[in-house]
Amino acid sequence: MIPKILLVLSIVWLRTQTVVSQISDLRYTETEDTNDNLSNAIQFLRDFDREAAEMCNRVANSEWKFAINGTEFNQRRMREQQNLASKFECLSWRRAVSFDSSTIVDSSIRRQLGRIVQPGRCGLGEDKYGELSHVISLMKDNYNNAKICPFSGGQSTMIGSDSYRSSNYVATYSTYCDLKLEPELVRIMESSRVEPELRYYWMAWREKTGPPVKNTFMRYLDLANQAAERHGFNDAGDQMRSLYDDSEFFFSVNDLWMRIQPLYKQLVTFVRKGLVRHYGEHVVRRDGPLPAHILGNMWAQNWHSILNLIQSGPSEMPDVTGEMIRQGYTPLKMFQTAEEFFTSIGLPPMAPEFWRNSVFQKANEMYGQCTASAWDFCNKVDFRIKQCTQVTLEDFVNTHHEMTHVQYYMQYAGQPFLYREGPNPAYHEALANAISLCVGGPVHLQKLGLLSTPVSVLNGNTMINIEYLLSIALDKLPFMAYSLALEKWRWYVFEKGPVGMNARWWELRLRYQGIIPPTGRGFEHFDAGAKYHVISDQDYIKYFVATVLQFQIYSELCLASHHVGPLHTCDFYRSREAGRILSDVMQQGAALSSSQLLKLLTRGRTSQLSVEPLLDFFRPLEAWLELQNRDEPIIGWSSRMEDFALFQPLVDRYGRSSAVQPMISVLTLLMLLLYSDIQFIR
Ligand code: X8Z
Ligand code: ZN
Repeated sequence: MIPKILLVLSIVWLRTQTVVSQISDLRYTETEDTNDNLSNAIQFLRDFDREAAEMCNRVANSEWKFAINGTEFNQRRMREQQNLASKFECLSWRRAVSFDSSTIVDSSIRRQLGRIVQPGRCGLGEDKYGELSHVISLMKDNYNNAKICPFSGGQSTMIGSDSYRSSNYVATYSTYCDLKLEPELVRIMESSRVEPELRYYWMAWREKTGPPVKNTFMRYLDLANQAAERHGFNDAGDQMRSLYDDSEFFFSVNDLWMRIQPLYKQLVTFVRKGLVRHYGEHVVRRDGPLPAHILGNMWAQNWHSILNLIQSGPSEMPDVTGEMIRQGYTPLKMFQTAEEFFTSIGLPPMAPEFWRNSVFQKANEMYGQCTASAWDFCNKVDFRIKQCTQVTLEDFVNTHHEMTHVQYYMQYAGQPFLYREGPNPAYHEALANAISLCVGGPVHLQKLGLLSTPVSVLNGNTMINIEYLLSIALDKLPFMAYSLALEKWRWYVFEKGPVGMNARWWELRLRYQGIIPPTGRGFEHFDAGAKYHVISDQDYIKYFVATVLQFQIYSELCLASHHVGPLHTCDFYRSREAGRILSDVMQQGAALSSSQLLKLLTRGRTSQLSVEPLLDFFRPLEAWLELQNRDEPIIGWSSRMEDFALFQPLVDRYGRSSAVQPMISVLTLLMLLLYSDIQFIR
């Protein structure tokens, strides 16, 4: 333990030194003695605190206006504020790197300076910084403007062989080519059970989003890496990982996943059985990986939409949404109920500004801007939620999720600006989802009178519990495998470059998620580019960490509330003890490191991420899945040559091998060796 801490500290110290020496040309010319250095740093941080909060407030106001009313004028105003904020960020960065951190003994001052110096890309210099912002916005524009032609059953067989790009197709359907990702494509992928239709939309979305930005993405890789090097990192992946305060982070996430994998393999096996039943063995091999297009989501990142498909009998879940409607729930009542949940555990109510300024229902001008979000206006009083709320169980849970973000903003509002966030990017989502686990569970819904099932049934090992656990598992487990594959891919291309990046994408999807593309994929494709977070330069491993962490937080709050019984039946509603821990953790913001905060959360028992609470939560489901899967040929998936041939760069896109057959065989053999659970190979 101690050597590891020393290693982390020395790496952090060395990195700071590298940054400081690399930008020595930017240093202020006067040599400051130690005292001046310290007092100037304190003064700088004091000014920064005020100016950064004001800047943040102006940006949030302009972004809010645009989100509520997406006029060109509001968009221009927003861009102006965002540009000013970037300029301010780089000025502050230049000033912060001019201080000699090694002579500053006060750890909080050093930590705050580090939070300005380490992240970001200001080290690139003005021109390249501008170019990087430009290439990212080009990729976002392409993604946001992508529109797809509707599927026509008659075209489907041709589509499978890519001829949908034929002039005939374009000529016939161009006038109708207006399907957007949201809401149309998302809904079709969730609800359609017609394989050719799903295959068509899966391919069409990738055709529109990937290849057009492939070259731009390569320039992005190059610039992001240059920036990372200027900030003292090996590459941009190294810089992204540094946010997690764990020098072994690359391997830590693998270790966590290895513990979850047996449960995940049981889930995959059960899901495959249902898919074979519906689509037949010509679509899904009985021992093979799962085709990515029939899992109820454009990216196969969560599979909850196919719950009804994989269940062999009728659902036992009572209709909570129907009950909410019967009881006259409205979006406002859902927010009031969420507020009452927080006050019941001793957290404060929402401020008048919240009720005055938030948007709970979709307005006409908001078309296309319906993703729920929680906003911090950086002035310690103005916090809001924007949500196109529908009276459904799903949105009931979402409302609590978003309000947890607001509670977090309120709780850490007393910290300096630089600490007004979680200690790493996963905390916000982890806390919000820990509350979601509590309020979406059958026991809480029963307490609110939305479920009439007797307590004895809810506490037993009954189908209603299994169905609840299965729906949560379909949501969380494939998502963990997906986020790990996505981020490992991104770290790989940052480190090794873009050669063979599409094949690498599918190698990792197969390794972690056990899925394959529905059709051949070649170097001309760029399938990772079909995901917004990739082309818009957003961290994704936070979702993996947040999933582990949310069960840890949930379990601790349950412990504090003196819960007895299976973990998934815990509801800490009205527990002041749980509320106290929650607010203790929230109030710290980023003033403590993640490991210090875990120690606070667990009252000293551990400072590490742990998957035990997650495994504990799903234990009844795991036993049930083992029983359901007892006659299956394999638990998990076995990969054959034909699976790798779908994305092997040396095999043509239809899976046919060419003159290079012997080489392919050797490569495939190597691939198979690599995929046998040797997870330490990067
Ligand atoms: O991007 C989001 C949210 C904002 S944090 C809309 N999510 C990820 C995604 O869509 O891929 C939520 C789940 C994961
Ligand atoms: Zn959230």
